[in-house]
Amino acid sequence: MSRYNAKAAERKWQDIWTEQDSFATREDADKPRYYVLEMFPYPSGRIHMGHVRNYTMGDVVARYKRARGFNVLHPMGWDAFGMPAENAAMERKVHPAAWTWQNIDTMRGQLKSLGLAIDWAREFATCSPDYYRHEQALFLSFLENGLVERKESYVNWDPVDHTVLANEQVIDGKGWRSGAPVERRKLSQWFFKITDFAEDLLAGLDTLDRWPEKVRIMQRNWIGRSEGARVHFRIAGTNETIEVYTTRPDTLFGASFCAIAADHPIAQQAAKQNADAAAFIEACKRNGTSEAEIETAEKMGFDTGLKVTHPFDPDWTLPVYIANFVLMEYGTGAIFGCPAHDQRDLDFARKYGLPVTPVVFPEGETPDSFSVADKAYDGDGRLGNSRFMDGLAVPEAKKRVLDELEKLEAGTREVNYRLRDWGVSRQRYWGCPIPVIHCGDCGAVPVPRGQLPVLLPDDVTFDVPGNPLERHPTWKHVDCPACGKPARRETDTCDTFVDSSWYFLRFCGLDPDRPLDREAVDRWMPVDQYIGGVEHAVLHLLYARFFTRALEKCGLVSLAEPFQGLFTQGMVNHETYKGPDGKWLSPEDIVRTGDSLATRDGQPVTIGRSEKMSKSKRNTVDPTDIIATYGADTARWYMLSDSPPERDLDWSESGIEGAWRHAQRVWRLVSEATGLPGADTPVPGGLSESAVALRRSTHKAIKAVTEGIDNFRFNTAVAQIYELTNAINSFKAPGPADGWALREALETLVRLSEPMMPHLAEEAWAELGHTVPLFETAWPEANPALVVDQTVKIAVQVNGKLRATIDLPRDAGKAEAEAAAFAEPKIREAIAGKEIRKVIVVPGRIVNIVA
Ligand code: ANZ
Ligand code: ZN
Repeated sequence: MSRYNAKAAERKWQDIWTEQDSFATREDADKPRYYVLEMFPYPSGRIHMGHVRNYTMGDVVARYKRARGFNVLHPMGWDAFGMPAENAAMERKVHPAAWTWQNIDTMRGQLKSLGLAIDWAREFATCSPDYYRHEQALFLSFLENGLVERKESYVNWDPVDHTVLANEQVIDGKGWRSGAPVERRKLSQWFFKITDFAEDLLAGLDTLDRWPEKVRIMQRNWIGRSEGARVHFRIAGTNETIEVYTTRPDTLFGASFCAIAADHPIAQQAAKQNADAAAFIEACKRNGTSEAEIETAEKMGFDTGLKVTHPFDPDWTLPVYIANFVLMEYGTGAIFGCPAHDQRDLDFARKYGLPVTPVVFPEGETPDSFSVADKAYDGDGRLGNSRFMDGLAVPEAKKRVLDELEKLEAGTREVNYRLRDWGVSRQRYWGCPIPVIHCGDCGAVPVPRGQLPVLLPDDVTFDVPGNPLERHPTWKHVDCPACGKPARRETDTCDTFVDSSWYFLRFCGLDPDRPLDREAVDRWMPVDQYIGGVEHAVLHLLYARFFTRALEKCGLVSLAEPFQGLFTQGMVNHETYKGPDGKWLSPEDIVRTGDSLATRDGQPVTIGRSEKMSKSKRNTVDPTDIIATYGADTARWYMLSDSPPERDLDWSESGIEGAWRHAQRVWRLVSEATGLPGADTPVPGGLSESAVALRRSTHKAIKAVTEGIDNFRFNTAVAQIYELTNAINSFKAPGPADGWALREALETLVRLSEPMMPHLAEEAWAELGHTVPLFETAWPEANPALVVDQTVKIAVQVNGKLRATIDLPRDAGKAEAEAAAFAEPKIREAIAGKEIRKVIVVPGRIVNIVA
């Protein structure tokens, strides 16, 4: 027997695929289409196991759908702009472009070595002018359609990466990339008006029934729709009002103060007249603005001395505070505080000695019996201390108070969203230049389309912090396209999440002259199956949904939802190890003897939790090493075999070895099979019983693997292939005709394995005598007659009580069922000594004995 030489076979088939352009996207008019896409990688240097898992899953789908008769689009590209390239430039004196392109070359080679069925002709990198020139054109379309605007506002400033970040990119108060606590800065920035689509983005989630529920929930929460009221509080002695947003207008009679944000115009006014107010506002700004920080920071306020009157009582006035827990960016930037029913308001009221009046009472409590100490009551109940609302339940009270407010013109119903516009300006070099020119006379002037692309200059320096484009001696100095006077180029570049918000549309057709090939987009979109990490739930996945809607508004596409099916795969984990000095050890530093671990020089090793492979914990396994040792097929197989695709996978040496042994076994079974009839000979008569049983295993495997892949249960598909392999292994062809069943089983094994182990499968397919590659061969159909179970379970009751279940042939008649029931020991026991009065048999279901 020849051992399977993965290295040689994989090289050979990859060469054939390249030569024959096997994975070119086909556009056969008579075939349905299928677009499968994995989130494209950032070219950080080398691929990691997470990539292997992600791209293998996509490849299984791509190959399977192709075999099922679809035209398949399965492209790959590079999300190539971003900070790491600039960091490399600073640390290693290498140009960001050179660093990025070098990484792309390396990683493309690594992906190719995995044997992915990708249409490489459609490859692009977002850092190429051939891509970003079109992004600039789209930016101009957004400008023309009112989808982007320049606003001065407080933004999140990342002090390490020296750039602004969008709200989605601040996680627990820290920059998503640098991990540095963000600061507040007031800057003029470009914003994409994602809030225009808040309601539509929310409604669209209900249609995405092939998305994980958790991602939809995360987006729903991020958009954060809330229904409430805007209430006008008149400032006593003036005609001015403070506009307050509340979701609890029912608690209006429990109000004891109003509070405004530090950036509220009224606060700003107060600061002008009062140095203490100004100092308080300054102090507020020094603190972070993330929700987490606001939630945990001590509540602080400054009494402005202003009073407002209660909307339902001209004689009732409330003090107005500037407070650190009120955000200018949400609602109206002002609140009324109801300490009895809101914890923040309660903390605040206790600190500043303000009244605490409960107005909602839990079941069984009354204004006399109920009071609030240091925990606000935010539960259900009936209103009290609330004049016209007394006795109403909360929902009715809300309706009633809104009607009253509207009658008095003291307030209106209002819906608010947590979602903020997407700030896309980045003060960085390695991004798509924003195509705008600032003129002292004309303002922000779009770069005329004929002058695109605005190319990044090559000659930039990274020796000092800050934006190299800003520092460049000449690049920003241009003439105003409108009036011709000297003007200044926008030196901010686009957030790299803009690049990834439309790449999937570009893949449909790479028109050199237009960003999007409308016809191709209509043909291929939406993406049927998108696969990637859940960490993008409210980043990329929300931005892409917005972007598609914005393009639709510009008339450039005719769809709103880009990704019909979404799958979020689990991570690849590995045990962690530490040496006696407490430092992380790499798996390569460790020798295993039996169950005990030691370093190469004999030091003891402590085993830590299995965690996501990461360089910092040194628990990574390099895909290149694995492919070199075991072959790509084994790596692919292992990625799919051990755990459900949505769960984390624990990498283990024994796991990858098991996968390797399986590959060898498949090859052995194929190469050692002798006496097989030729391919495509018809099924002979006279198959032995064991040959028929093998055929049943074969067809059950077809059915189960098909269902497994269809439902993204690759691990169960793999398990079914193992079963078929076992059945073949234990099959001893007794009769002369039985070789046929063996051939069918082997061919099926190979065919079903192809999406997971494409090289081995092709090699085995050729070994079985085929000249047309598997890749061009249709997926098999299960023969229904061979798939149905041949036996059924029958319940046997004695006097209406279940006493046994028996297995019977599916077509067993009444007499046979009755006989089998009486032969069953448990039944004999149950009827022992009794007289049988009646036996009722429902064939295929039940035998009921009356005794
Ligand atoms: C009075 C009240 C009484 C409130 C009560 C709550 C409970 P959501 O659901 O997230 O929309 N609020 C409004 N604008 C705010 C701002 N700019 N900064 C901080 N807090 C603000 O939250 C709405 C509630 O959050 C509003 O309802 C308001 O407090 C507060 F028993 O009004 B509420
Ligand atoms: Zn001008």
